[in-house]
Amino acid sequence: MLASRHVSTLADLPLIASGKVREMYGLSAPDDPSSASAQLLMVASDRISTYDAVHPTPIPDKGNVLTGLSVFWFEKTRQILPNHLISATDGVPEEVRGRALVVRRLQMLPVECVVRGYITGSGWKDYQRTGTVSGIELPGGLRESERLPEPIFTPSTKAESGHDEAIDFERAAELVGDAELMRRVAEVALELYSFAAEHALANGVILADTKFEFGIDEGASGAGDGLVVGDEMLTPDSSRYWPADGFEPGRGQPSFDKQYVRDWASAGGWDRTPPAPAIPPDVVAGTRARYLEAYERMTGEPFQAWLDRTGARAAG
Ligand code: PZK
Repeated sequence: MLASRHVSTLADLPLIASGKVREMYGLSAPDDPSSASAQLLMVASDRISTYDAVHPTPIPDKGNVLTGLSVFWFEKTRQILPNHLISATDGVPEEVRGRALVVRRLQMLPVECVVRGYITGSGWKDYQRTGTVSGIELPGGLRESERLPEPIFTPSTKAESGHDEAIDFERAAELVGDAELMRRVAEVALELYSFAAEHALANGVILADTKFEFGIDEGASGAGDGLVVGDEMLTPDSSRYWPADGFEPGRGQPSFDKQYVRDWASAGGWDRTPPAPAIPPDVVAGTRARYLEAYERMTGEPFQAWLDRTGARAAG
């Protein structure tokens, strides 16, 4: 036998996709081997990227924090929209417990669904150049990082490599092939963002913007159109988390989670072109503490509770 009974390892599973800091594997449903990869295993690593480059040094527990935060938001937003989460324990191999989820395979929509509550990043660049973001006209005179009068839906393309390109709603509807569905996606994305941003702010965190990925669950039974939110949800890797304390429009804001790494790397003279430098132990420790703090602020529970619930391995 290749492995003992009731034990699976990642090495047994087909790698379906990999990103800079996570991987996706195929699973077959326990009672139906013919349903090859009706389910997926999404695995978050401890790798960290800044300025689009992955550092060679991991941040212990980062994958656990991001996975725990995704699950927190999946559970908390279920009244707004169903999601692809099946389990954080059943079917998750022991070696990745705490940082992996079994999820339903969806037909993913071919657009990134970005919602912005504050004007920053590529949105700020586009606004300065054109006064608009994704075809939405904004008031004049906004300062960098300023809160918008109301959150805006700013879809983008999914680039295979390189950077996503902002598109307007009409182009997104064209790519999705269903304007009515796209209207519903925009509406639900705005609702999810507003719900989460309000919760975050009450806990001292500004959720400046976020990226959702939606899909259609073709096996969905009963009422509804099968629209489901997938991917990771409202994590610091898919969103901008800023400390509310010290927020000041008119400049870029420090990242809640990555700022120690960025500051250290800049001070060390890294010119932001790959390869990204190794991170020293004190900066790793400070960054790890920030991730844990984000988890605890957002969920209101000790991070250890997530590790205990999922049977995660000790970090390191
Ligand atoms: C899916 N990605 C992004 C890329 C990752 C994740 N439920 C789903 N069904 C089908 N496909 C996907 C999902 C989800 N979520 C997600 N690409 C496809 C991605 C690389 C690594 F972990």
